Amino acid sequence: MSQGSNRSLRGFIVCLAIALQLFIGATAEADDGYRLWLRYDPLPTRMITVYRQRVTSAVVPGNSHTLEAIRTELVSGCTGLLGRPVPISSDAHRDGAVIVGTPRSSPLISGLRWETQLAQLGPEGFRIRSLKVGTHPVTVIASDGEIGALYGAFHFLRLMQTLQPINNLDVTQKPRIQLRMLDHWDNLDGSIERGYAGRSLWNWSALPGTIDPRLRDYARANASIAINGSLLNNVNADAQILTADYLRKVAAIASVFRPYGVRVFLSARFSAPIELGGLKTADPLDAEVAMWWKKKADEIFEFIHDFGGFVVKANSEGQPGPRTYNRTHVDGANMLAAAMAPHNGLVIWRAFVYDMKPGYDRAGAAYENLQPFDGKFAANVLLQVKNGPIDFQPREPFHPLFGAMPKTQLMPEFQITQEYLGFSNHLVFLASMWREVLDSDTYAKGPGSTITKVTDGSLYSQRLTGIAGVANTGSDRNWTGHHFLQANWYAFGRLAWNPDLNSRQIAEEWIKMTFTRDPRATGTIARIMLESHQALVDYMTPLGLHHLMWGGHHYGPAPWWDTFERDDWNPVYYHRADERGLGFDRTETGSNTLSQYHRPVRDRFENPATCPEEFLLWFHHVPWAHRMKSGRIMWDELALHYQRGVDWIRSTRKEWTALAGVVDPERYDQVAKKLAIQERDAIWWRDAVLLYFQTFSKRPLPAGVEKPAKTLEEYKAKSLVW
Ligand code: GCV
Repeated sequence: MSQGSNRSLRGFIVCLAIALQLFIGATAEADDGYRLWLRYDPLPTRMITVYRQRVTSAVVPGNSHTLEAIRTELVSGCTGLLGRPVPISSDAHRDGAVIVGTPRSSPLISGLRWETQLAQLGPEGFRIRSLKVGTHPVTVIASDGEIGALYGAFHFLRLMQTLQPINNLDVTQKPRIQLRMLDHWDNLDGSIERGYAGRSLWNWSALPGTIDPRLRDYARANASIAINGSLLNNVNADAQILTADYLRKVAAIASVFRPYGVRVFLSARFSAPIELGGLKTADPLDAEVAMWWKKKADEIFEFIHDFGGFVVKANSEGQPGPRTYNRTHVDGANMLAAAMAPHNGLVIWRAFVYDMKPGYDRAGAAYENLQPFDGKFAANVLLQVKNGPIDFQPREPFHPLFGAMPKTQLMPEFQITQEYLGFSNHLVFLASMWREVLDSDTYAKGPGSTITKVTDGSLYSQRLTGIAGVANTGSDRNWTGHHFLQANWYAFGRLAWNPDLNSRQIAEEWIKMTFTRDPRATGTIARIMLESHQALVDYMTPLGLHHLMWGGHHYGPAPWWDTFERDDWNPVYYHRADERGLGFDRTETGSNTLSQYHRPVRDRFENPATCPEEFLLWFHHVPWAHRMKSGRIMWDELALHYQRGVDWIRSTRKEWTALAGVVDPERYDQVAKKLAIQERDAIWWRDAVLLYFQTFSKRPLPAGVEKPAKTLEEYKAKSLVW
């Protein structure tokens, strides 16, 4: 038998096996959400008829793990979507062949002479074109790199999943941001800091001998949205991760991720030279310390040749760091960067730093600590800045550092996991929030200096670019604890690939790939998703309020909280309610951290008349009777926002009920239960916050706001076992 026919036979067997597996999967576990957006159930018949002519076989020559992954994905995807086996073939001269690869792996692609265009797109970019090979209509998915070819294959599948035309394709794409990573705050004991979807996906005790097949599905899901980095351990790091025992386990994970283009990163505990190396100090300017890190870096790269680098949380919330030794953040970051540099590794230094000083404003702390070091970080350091100046609140104004460090490689950090947004209980589509942040104009170089442009490197000609999202995944069967919160993982990846994508497009894609392609239902679900962020802000922290939640677990309202030893961990520090009014004065008459923004942003925020009302109480202490744009006084407006949030979740529950039968019963039911919890919580937020603030405003609730169900004392006494 020739090699070609051998391959065809093998392809056919693989194809049958996958089709069978899909079938079994479809009957046994079709609707538990495990498959995420990679559900390859048959498409509507009318589309199958059209697509079948364009997709008859997959031609993916070459031997590598990535090419094998492309073959498996295409066969499984096309076979499932088109409802008949789409085999692997070596014959590109056939109607409907889908030819995938690079100029090196595929003779046909090499013959197209696309090298120059493909080189411009880079190893992750891809080109998809409908062509004729001889007289045969085919589709070519080509890239300069195998990972780009994989991304192209996923893109092609997505076109079919979302019912797009595929008969005249001419698609050219490349990532706008180089490093697109998920940060897992996973502890070595399997727990996840701020994780609400079960335990860690990394089973450290079983690794490296036993590798959970789920790791491959995790990598596949990431590759399908072009996420190319994964930080495996909590930034509140345990030094043990850097021991040879753990590095062996990390290497095993890396080998599963590699074919899918996902590089691993580790959080480095700054004091590791003491804890692991027995040194007396972790002073970054100490030669022995620097040598210890250098050797450690060499060792890590021995285990994992394509290791991404270190992420470091230093001198923040009790973590060790260079300031422990009276050194600067730059001293610390650059010492680690020197250890990484020979291996092309990166150091991602987090800007989430705040001090404990009497009478200071935490919102200004990161800027005060880091801005003076602009231009001083080594070439392989990225500074990772949270989207807002406090800490992933339901809505924050953009972080002033984005407009203030033109000579530093900045990368935004978003939080996909919902630490402050109702855990995995509340349906909230975060693309809308991230869009607000990315679209924010810093005015650093005049109008149009948006955070998108800071992030994609175009504003400051930044050489390395990146974006990180704190993952919301865990061992729950549906990965994210709530079916709808898979959409946030998906949206993060899509925005990281193209930070100009609009939220509606992302939502609609995701809905069609996961829940339904029925246009009426898609419209309803998209609207729910797109409204959800504003609704959550309404019932949690409207008008610029922030940090009103319970201490510790951060679930539910506790605006009265004032018992933590650190002022800036107490809600009362943030809302500053008194008989005059409400809100944190960050203008010249207050903390003046507004001065960290460029004019005219600063001028706009500074004047209560021009400050967007969504940030009013973030920047101003506002009298209860202040006239709002609506003509209502601030107290009434505030109360009505809370009521609006409750009304939204109530009407959403009704709309969901109308979708019974459109959405499969298992997921329908689970979502319905979560929506009930969300309504309960929205009422809890509205009543507890309004009753508490009413003790200062001394005003009645306006017409249209429901009477609270319980007393303030009852809400204060409510114990929450989490
Ligand atoms: C990993 C917040 C969270 C912490 C988290 C920290 C950070 O403070 O509550 O759990 O720690 O952010 O981003 O480092």
